[in-house]
Amino acid sequence: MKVLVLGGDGFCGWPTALHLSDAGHDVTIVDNLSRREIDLELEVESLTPIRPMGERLRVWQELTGKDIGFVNLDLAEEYERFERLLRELSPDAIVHFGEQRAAPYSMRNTIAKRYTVDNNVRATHNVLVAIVSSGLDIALVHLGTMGVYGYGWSGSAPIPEGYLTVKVSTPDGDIDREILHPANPGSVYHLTKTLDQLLFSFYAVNDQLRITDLHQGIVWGTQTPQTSLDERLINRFDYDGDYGTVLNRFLMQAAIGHPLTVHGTGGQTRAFIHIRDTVRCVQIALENPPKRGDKVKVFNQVTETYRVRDLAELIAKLMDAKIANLPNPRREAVENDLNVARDKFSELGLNPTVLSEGLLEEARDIALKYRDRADTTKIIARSVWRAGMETSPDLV
Ligand code: NAD
Ligand code: USQ
Repeated sequence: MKVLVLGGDGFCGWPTALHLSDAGHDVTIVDNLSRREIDLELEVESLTPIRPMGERLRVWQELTGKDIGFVNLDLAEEYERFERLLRELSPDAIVHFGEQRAAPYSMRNTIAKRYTVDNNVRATHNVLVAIVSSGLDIALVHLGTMGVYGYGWSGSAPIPEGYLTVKVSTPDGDIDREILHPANPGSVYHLTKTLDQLLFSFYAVNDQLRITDLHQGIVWGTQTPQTSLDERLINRFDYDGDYGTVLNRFLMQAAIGHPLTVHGTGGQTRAFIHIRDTVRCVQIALENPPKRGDKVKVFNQVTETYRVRDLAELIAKLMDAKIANLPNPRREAVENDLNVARDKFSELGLNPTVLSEGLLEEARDIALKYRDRADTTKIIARSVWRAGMETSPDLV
């Protein structure tokens, strides 16, 4: 299959591009390297020493004999170039990771809020319009988020995979209607993912585009079998207060002797998936696309759920770390339960890496190995959801 991986220089996109190439697909990465620019803006670097794109691709070619193409292109700004690229390459499928993905970064200031909406919504819409305009039958797989559902809508019933059947009272009696699960975004970033969903619904109906939206939980871990082949292929590991996600942050904090930065009581329950399963899920989704005229196919791309304080306790025990309960810079429920339906990937054969198996390896091979690269001034999360929430003290 000929596949474009949009955002293929990023944390999820790079290992996915290698995984698909390894599986025999003809892969071209499209990325404007904006994530690397944001590192410069934030004056922080991946904990792992990621290499420039040219070197990454050269090493992959040397080791495997497989070529991966690369086009440096801004999906939000360079519509015509993107449409031309589709006509030239005529891909069978597109995997779309190319968005600004950090909730704290999206809440940082007015510029970041506007950038996140402009970048993400325009990029997604441009991809859809270009597929329509090319006239090609390209299947689209998009990386969405569990955060579109929010953390409170479904009560004790499991969050379904995308759609909810509701009863509507009419004068002739109750009727059942299937609707998109109500959106309840918790940040400007998550808001853009809920807007993406509406764009997908429209184009699936109007133009019969074949679209799969993967509602992914928080990705942890760093390496896949392909990125582990050579240190020059290593994947990115974000640990800073804007881009670092909770589990990877805790591992890195424990490795340098920094107290684990639990926001509030740590009662927030979230969904998790290892990066190795992210890449497998994308492949499964590519191999099982919807048919023309089908509604958007939604998968919950999640393998486990954990409460933040339980994660902190697990890692504190494993790596002999201390825990600090910080004032929460975010506006989110203090405590929530989370029950997520995730049958579709299991039915299609996913056998996941669970926390209890992968944590030690991650601590040893990444957090402890690269701890000397950490800048301790970048650890505390400083983006606040509303003015007046800036209360996090420095811990080191
Ligand atoms: P990332 O920031 O590491 O990668 C995103 C990539 O997209 C970057 O390389 C960036 O340069 C590129 N990009 C952004 N805007 C672009 C544009 N306008 N044109 C071209 N390229 C552009 O993020 P990630 O962690 O790899 O996440 C990838 C996708 O998966 C995102 O859409 C994110 O919302 C989703 N997701 C991530 C996680 C997670 O925990 N990392 C969880 C759920 C969903
Ligand atoms: N948290 C802490 N301490 C920290 C960092 C985070 O307690 O040091 C808490 C947060 O307050 C939040 C939870 O941990 O309650 C998760 O935060 P996170 O930064 O790990 O995850 P989030 O902001 O939700 O975003 C990440 C990715 C995003 C993806 C989302 C999936 O950055 O791209 O969409 O996970 S989900 O959370 O399922 O919506």
